[in-house]
Amino acid sequence: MTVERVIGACPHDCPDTCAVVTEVQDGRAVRFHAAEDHPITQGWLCAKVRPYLDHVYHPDRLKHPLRRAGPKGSGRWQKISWPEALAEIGLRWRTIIAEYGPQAILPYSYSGTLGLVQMTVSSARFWNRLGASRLERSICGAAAEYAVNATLGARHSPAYEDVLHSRLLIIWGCNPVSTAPHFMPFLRKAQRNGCQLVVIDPRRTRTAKGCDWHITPKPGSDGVLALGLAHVISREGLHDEAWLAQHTTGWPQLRQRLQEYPPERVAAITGLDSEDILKLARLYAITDPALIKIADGLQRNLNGGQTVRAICALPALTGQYGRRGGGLSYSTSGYLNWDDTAVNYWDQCPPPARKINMNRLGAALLGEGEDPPIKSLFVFGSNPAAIAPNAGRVVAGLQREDLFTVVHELFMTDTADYADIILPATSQLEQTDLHKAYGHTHLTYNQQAIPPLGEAKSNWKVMGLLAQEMDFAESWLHQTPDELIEEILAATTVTNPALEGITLDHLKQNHFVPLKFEPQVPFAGGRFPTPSGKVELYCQLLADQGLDPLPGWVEREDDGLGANGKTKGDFLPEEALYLISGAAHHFVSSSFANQRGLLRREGGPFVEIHPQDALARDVQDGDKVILENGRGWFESRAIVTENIRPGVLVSPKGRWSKLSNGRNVNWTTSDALGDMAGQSTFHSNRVWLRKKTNLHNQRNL
Ligand SMILES: Nc1nc2c(c(=O)[nH]1)N[C@H]1C(S)=C(S)[C@@H](COP(=O)(O)OP(=O)(O)OC[C@H]3O[C@@H](n4cnc5c(=O)[nH]c(N)nc54)[C@H](O)[C@@H]3O)O[C@H]1N2
Ligand SMILES: Nc1nc2c(c(=O)[nH]1)N[C@H]1C(S)=C(S)[C@@H](COP(=O)(O)OP(=O)(O)OC[C@H]3O[C@@H](n4cnc5c(=O)[nH]c(N)nc54)[C@H](O)[C@@H]3O)O[C@H]1N2
Ligand code: SF4
Ligand SMILES: [Mo]
Repeated sequence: MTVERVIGACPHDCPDTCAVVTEVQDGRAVRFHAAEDHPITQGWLCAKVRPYLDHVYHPDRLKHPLRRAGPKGSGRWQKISWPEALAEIGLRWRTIIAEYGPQAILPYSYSGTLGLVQMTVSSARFWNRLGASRLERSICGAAAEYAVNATLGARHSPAYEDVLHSRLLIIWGCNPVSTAPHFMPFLRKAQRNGCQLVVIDPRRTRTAKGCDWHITPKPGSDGVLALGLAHVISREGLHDEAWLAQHTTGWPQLRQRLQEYPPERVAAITGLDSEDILKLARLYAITDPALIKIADGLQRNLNGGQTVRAICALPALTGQYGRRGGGLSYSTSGYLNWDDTAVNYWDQCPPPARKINMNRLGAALLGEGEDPPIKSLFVFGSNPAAIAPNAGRVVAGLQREDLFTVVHELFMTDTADYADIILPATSQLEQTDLHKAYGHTHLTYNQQAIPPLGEAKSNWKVMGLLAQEMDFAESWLHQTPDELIEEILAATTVTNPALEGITLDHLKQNHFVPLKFEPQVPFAGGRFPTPSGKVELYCQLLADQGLDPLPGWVEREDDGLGANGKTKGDFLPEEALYLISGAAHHFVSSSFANQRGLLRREGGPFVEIHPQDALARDVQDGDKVILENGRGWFESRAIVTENIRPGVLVSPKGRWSKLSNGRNVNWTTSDALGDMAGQSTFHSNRVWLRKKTNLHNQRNL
């Protein structure tokens, strides 16, 4: 029997976008591994995706449409056919539209796959044509994207390998060993060549374990730290006045503002030593080239946007932008923006409908906002019951008897539990797509490797069927994935020379191809695509929106009570601890958190606590503990460790509630919005922790 090798792309939310090879025999994938010759993937895959065939052939894959056959969440289902499922969706939607209009329907999708076809376009065209409410996609990095665009004009970032030129790398609130693993070989090589590595993170992450200097500020205080470093650099005259004069706006105003951030004040707010602040400022200012690497975890708090603005100011102070091995590494996604018209077809759709912030899903389902109420929710490529903040409200919303919920999924997730109709979805091996990356600049074509399992269908296929059900005959709702890719490539090439010569045929032959753009070093020559052409330390765009036009910091803390408003009389505010919940090493958000091998490697749900905080609460390693605040509570197992700063707890995201005693960390996280772009604020979360005793049963929680 011949074995066919099919080359594709890892679709998961990860900057590395690896090229993968599936070996197919008789319609079944028999082996799965990394592409050898991809310059970033370099022949190996991360721990999560290596056992991908366990994901694809997981015994729990949904294979048929299902209809609810009991009360919401009862787990009772009836198998139905696709025509039955589509007819029921059509009937319900037509009834809802007749009474409330199409805005009463909300599609909710995010990062199950990052493909152009199966996510970007599948989240756009059909829903635009329908006139459904739009989703403000702000759960992940909205504030950082907004802040970087406002300050630098675009999300341009150096190639991973450029770290080989860095003499100093500051990894700031980012954990690439887990979240961008293919950056690490380049970094290790740079370290062997003498590059110093500083990691700034309240937790001693896997990344921090390999650094020269680990700095542990209080969560949410990084903006102050950045302003404090800038204060020292300018006070000591270590800044590059000429570069600032030529390439920035607002340096005199910022310099004035920096007077408010002397090391002593910064030390008090961040919980760091002022000596360390001085030392880091000097090290950063005198080392050339020096690179700062951030990602999105850093900004998932109430001050996230301004934090990133303050950090963006540092390479400007030292004139490090445009230098190979220096500047800022955030995201490469700005090198390629798909043509908006070709993606959205707004010109052939009703006027854009209202936006619902995805972080406020629970609140929106429970009636927040303008009329009409949300009467139907269509979830695909996301698992909001497990990953959206303030899960108690999300679940309360999903339990609404009058909400018609459709979930298109591979698995019976926490969200699917509350569906009225479940539609089975394909995995990446069963679908066609095109992937850009946010950590590098290669485009990767994902060729379908195997036929869909059971009756599973891809997102784009479902959009076509829904369009048909709603009598939308437009050809742009019924293209094949390849036709769609071809159209969008052609439309985007007109305005973006980076795509020149990159056609569908070229991609099919070469599988992954580099974008061609200049300059390769971001912002070389000190040119920034902002309105002023400079780094906007003072940003008029922000001023026009009533936001602070200068990097700054305002004290904003979670009160731990949240919108539920329940008070906890028996706890004191000063006993509350910060709870941060970044990436788990063996899952991608909640994807893979139902896979036995990976669950075994990650271990059961846990919360890390410093020995000092554990002692004060009579908690020992391995104890069951309750974490709670005014929004809700969950149970976990304590790991007592010095890997975490006193006053801070860590319980990584991604756990399925139903595999974690019914609740995960998001039963405590806040659905308040950050300072920019409607950002989620998962890490602005304060909780009380106590040992679970036999006396503590459900009744007194
Ligand atoms: N293995 C794995 N990889 C992933 C994911 C995953 O779930 N698992 N998720 C993917 C997704 S969706 C994203 S957006 C990226 C995110 O990529 P990263 O941003 O690198 O990941 P996070 O773990 O969310 O956050 C990074 C670090 O921020 C720290 N942190 C939290 N609050 C603060 C703070 O206030 N200050 C400082 N200095 N540090 C803070 C956390 O301790 C954490 O170690 O990763 C992607 N890759
Ligand atoms: N506490 C806490 N919570 C967080 C975060 C945090 O830092 N802390 N981080 C947030 C961040 S950064 C992000 S990006 C979000 C991510 O949250 P989500 O975007 O919801 O991502 P996943 O949890 O991976 O869920 C994706 C779901 O899509 C399904 N899926 C995969 N491929 C397909 C497909 O092709 N079609 C369909 N229909 N379904 C598919 C998967 O089976 C999976 O159940 O989580 C957020 N949640
Ligand atoms: S999750 Fe990231 S590192 Fe792992 S295979 Fe996918 S792209 Fe590569
Ligand atoms: Mo994310």
